[in-house]
Amino acid sequence: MKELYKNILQAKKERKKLLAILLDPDKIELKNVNDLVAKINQSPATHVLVGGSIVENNIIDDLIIQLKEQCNLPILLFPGNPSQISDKADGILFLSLLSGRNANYLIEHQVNAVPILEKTNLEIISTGYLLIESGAITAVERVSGTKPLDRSNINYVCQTAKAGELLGNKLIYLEAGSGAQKVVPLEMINKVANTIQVPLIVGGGIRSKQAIDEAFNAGADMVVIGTAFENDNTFFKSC
Ligand code: 1GP
Repeated sequence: MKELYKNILQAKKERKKLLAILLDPDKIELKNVNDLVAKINQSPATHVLVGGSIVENNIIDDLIIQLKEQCNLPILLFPGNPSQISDKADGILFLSLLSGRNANYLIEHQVNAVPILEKTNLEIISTGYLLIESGAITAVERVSGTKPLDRSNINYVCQTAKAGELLGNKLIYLEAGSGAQKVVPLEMINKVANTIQVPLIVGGGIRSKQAIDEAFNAGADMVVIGTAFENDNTFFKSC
């Protein structure tokens, strides 16, 4: 399947909003995957993301195999490092942490990922990843050893997003961090969406249908929900 990005672009063109459920393999037990998939299939999700800042268990391949048995949604890897690459997924958000100045997360992990990626058929979607300050230290900040961007400096965030686009990134991801106290500001989503042409992903701390709609209305093309679904598998019943 090499249609993932084409379909994301098409959705943007048709103003069809996309919703991704993020599954962190460390927080999932394989014996519960069937129930999880049933909930995903009942939800309005259009994509499944798999990954996390640190993944310590070894279940990514098995998790994706099991997901694919019962779920037709595209599965995209959202890896914190190259050890999370699985050829069982459909594609990968090939992330570069553009908000930080840690060369490992800007380019080193990506260089190390190449020999692994060359052995897969994953659709590789380069993604400029911007961590936005959200009230408390998040896992991305801790693991990457980088500071998030100032949430009040919208111009600088727009400039960073645009630089990411000009460097060739096919997606820009505004990330408040998993379980963030404060979501990405709506004004920031709006201004970034108006600055870039490529699709915009927004995630981190989104916990309600209202917050999802607000992010979409501000200009997000895809919203990512992790913790809210992790904590309550019936979360999407209200959506
Ligand atoms: C984290 O943006 C995602 O990388 C999702 O965040 O877990 O807060 O939904 P939450």
